[in-house]
Amino acid sequence: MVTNAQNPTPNSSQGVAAGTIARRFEYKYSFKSPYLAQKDGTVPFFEYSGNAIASEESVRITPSLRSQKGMIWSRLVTSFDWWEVELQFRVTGRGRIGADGLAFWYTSTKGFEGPVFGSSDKWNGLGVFFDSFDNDNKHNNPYIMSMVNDGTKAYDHQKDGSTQQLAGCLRDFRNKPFPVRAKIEFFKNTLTVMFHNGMSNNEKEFEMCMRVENVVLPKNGYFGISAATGGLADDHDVLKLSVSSLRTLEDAKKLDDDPDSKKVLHDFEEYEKKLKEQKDQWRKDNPEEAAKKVAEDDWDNWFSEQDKELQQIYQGQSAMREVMTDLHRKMDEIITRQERTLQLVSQGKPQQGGGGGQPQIGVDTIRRDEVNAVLANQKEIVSASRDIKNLVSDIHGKTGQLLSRGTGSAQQVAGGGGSYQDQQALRDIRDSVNNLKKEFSQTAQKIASSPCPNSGGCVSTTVLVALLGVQLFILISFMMYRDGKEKAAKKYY
Ligand code: MAN
Ligand code: CA
Ligand code: CA
Repeated sequence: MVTNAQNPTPNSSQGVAAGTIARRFEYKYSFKSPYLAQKDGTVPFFEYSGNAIASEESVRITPSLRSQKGMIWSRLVTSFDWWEVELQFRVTGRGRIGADGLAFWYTSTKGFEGPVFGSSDKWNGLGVFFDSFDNDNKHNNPYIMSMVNDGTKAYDHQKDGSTQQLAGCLRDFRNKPFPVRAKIEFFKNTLTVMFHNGMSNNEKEFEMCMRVENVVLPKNGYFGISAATGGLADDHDVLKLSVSSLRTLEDAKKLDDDPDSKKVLHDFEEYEKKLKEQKDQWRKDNPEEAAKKVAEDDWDNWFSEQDKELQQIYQGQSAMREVMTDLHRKMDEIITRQERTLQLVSQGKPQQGGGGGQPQIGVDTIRRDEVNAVLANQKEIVSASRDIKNLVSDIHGKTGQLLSRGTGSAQQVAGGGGSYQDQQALRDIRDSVNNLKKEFSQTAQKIASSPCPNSGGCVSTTVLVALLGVQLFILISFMMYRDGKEKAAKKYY
């Protein structure tokens, strides 16, 4: 079997209901570590140019020097209609503001050095831009946007392409503790971009950035990534470009019957075997570094001793988010169920199959006003939990900023004087987060264990208000802490 129809897109394909789509990893359009680049510096199936440099671990599209341009392109043109790309990258720089950004391309011809994030203008196809620098001074960068071009339009760099974009979203992707990720999916002319903000290494934390229907792209194209710096500069490092082709199950079946595809599978197996041999050889040659690599892959080793507190906060928040997402899903289920019941009650009809017109037991025991009340209650819960989720995200972002500041210059400036207070405050935040985490799990259990609509055992608004209270408390203490820190930092400037 070439296509992976049994396991279709487990955590992607927002565009299509899972289970109706087959994906196949396309290694000839992909790169990732280790052995991203060979010993001679080449990246298999790719060509890079300008200021780009490839290493075993990543491709530095530009270094953080002024006026740099770099790019990397797939050598082969695509032979499939629909695809999904996962991109993992880091944009890092010392300044609070960096420039200029990174672009992902799918175009009918390969780009060459030019003014659009290092690549040529008037392209034919798709560009997804991770634009760090706010050229039009609208205070809306870093920004992610997509732009489709038929070869005639010139990108408006001074206006950040704001009038030319297909869709976009405001997201910070600079200086994150983990690589940020984007999943760009093009299936049946729907373009979906999901974004992972690099605050954790949790697979599940992708969020929707855009979804656009009726997008027309060239039938065959090249994948590319480019980046540029200007008066300001960032390192733009790409760690992974992973392309999968997408097919409907019928098309996947047709492909399976095609003798050519057997050859593709064979080639891929050979390629993987070669890669594995190389990997084993490297481990043998560099036992110390291999052990270090295993250690690096471990979450706990990503942070130095002094960042352990923040690490705990990240983990706590990541767990909270998971619980919240789960709660949302359950509440949506409950509401759907209740709406269905309400519909049945208001129609005054028995449930399916009640041939003799006899109302079914159960349906006539719920009065409409009761159902309304339950429904209103549930809606309130959903909106309250949405507020909580937003607050959690807010704290998440703020601790992120704290980490970047903590590991950057501010910490060096603040020096020993504030460090005891810092630690104390961090400990407070951590404890509060831990408490909140506990409360969330309890709430989740309560909701999960109560057959909500009929027994009336739903979680009460009081519990949610209490949760909000705790959350507010954390937020206030965090803000006080932050203000204190800012004041302290200002003293030194
Ligand atoms: C300068 C110019 C711009 C660029 C910014 C940020 O102002 O080079 O084109 O966008 O620096 O690098
Ligand atoms: Ca810009
Ligand atoms: Ca802007």
